[in-house]
Amino acid sequence: MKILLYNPDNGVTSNFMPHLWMFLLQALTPRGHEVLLIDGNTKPMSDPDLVRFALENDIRLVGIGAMTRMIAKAYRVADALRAAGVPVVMGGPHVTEVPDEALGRDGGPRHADAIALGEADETWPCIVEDAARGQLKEVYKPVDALGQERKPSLQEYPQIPWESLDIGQFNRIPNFLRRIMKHYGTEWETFHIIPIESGRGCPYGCEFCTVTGFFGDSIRFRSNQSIVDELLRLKSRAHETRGKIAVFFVDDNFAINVKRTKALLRAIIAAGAELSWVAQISANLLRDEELVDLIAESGGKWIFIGMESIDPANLASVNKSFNKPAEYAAVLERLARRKVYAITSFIFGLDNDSTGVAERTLSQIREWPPVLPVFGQLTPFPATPLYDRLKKEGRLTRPQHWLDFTPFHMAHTPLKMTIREVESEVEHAWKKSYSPTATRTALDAIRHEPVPYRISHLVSRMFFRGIYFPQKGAWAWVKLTARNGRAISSLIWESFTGWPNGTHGGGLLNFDVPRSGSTPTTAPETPVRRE
Ligand code: B12
Ligand code: SF4
Repeated sequence: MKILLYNPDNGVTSNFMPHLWMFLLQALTPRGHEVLLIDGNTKPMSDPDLVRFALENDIRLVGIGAMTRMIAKAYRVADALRAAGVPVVMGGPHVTEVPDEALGRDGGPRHADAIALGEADETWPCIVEDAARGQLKEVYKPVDALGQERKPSLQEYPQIPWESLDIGQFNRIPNFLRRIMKHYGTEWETFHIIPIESGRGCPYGCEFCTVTGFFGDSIRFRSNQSIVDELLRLKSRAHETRGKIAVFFVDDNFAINVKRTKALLRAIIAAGAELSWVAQISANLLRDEELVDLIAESGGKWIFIGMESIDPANLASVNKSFNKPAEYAAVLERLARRKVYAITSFIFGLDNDSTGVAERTLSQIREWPPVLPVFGQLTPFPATPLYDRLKKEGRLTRPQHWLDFTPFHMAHTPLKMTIREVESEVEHAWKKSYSPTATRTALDAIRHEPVPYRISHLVSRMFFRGIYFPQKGAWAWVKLTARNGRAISSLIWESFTGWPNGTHGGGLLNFDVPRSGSTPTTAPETPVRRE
């Protein structure tokens, strides 16, 4: 049977990396079936085109996964496919949180033949076999023999054959730059960011977050060896294709068990499996100097920190008092001393926020080593404690905001501000943080760092700006480049005088890791073939 896994585009950015669920389910598909993948972010297709593709390729099952913000698009696509007679199974966080909606059990239209609740690692093979027999059930739930919810162990994690997969659509180097890079003999003809999970689950239960509810507070890890092997295979691929690969550890809190994270990082270093990596770690876990040393040594470059607010009262209101704003600066400096920087995420519209929150936050940020800040408004995702509380308090203004999704628009009434005020605080924070002046100031703060390092920072800033300001198409990039002309031209000048052979960095970009021991020590394993 031919199966198509489809991820709808998010409508805002062209995503910077593949979605792991598609590759994971592909690797978990029983033998005898062929799985095709389409990510709408990199391969945009209209609904009729997708239906035509499914019919022409004799697709017998389409699996669609979506976060809440993409669900309306996912339903539309599912409706079109089902109207053409192609069975659809939907999975992922949203359908798990609002299962009746996809099945039309809430009085609305039905969008899916079947849904997979929660983690589908163990139910997916069963879904495939049922579909092949034409006997899809409506709901697939991971349960044990006694009907109790069962979380898959990650000890038997499948091997995702990254080395043989076609991931060309996710290359982050634009065509025109590829030629220049080739001309200069760099290994930057391709640059991919690959998602890897090392564990699942976070017990902290922040009020707005779906993770504790979805993955449970039982934390599970893959074996260090299986992660090291995956990194080695990626490293070989990068080497063979003269490209760069960085890894995004998609765990919600990569250092939730500090002892285990240290052991993993040591294993990575010992095997020479270092690749540049990004991960999400909460600020409280970054107090440990040895952990931060290992992060830097194993290739850690950017750490995503959910700071949320600089106001302890706000943090308490969303059950996140383990974040201590008074220690944010020390945490960021500890990272910066090792050339590791932070992506700091803030939420406006929390219950104790009042007008001026953007400027108050920005003035703190200005005191810190340069970070990549991201801002959003508090969003009540379904099935979170926040959603339930706001509903009880009668404050939800758009209880099904996902069916009418518009980026950066609130769905509830804040306490001390109006909706409009929160939205303009978010806009102000983005504008100020990514203005040409802010970019020059950030680059100036790291002027002592090697030029390539600063180029990486500049490029990252330009991409991050696109999370808020639509930046699709060549013209948008031309305008952005012109606006940041001063910063760009001074870096270009320095790179011609100091890089790649000069004194300013020896050709290393921020996404490189030191060469010592960087050749894979184990031959990559043979990819699993499924036919
Ligand atoms: C990586 C990630 C991202 C990436 C996404 C890009 C990418 N290419 O992956 C980035 C960093 C860009 C991102 C951004 C955002 N993210 Co995010 N992100 C994650 C994260 C940390 C990991 C996702 C992952 O790969 N997990 C591992 C895989 C294996 O798990 P999975 O996707 O859930 O898949 C399993 C099951 O769900 C199921 N499944 C999934 N799909 C399907 C489909 C079928 C057919 C079937 C059968 C089964 C199935 O099977 C899989 C195996 O068990 C998750 C949290 C988490 N731990 O999952 C949050 C999460 C998905 N993100 C979330 C949010 C809210 C966002 C943002 C909206 C945040 C913001 N305020 O801006 C943005 C929006 C992004 C966008 N532009 O659309 C929420 C979503 C909640 C919801 N109900 O929608 C999550 C759950 C985190 C949270 N705090 O609650 N995110
Ligand atoms: S620490 Fe992060 S992943 Fe864990 S519950 Fe809080 S927001 Fe969610």
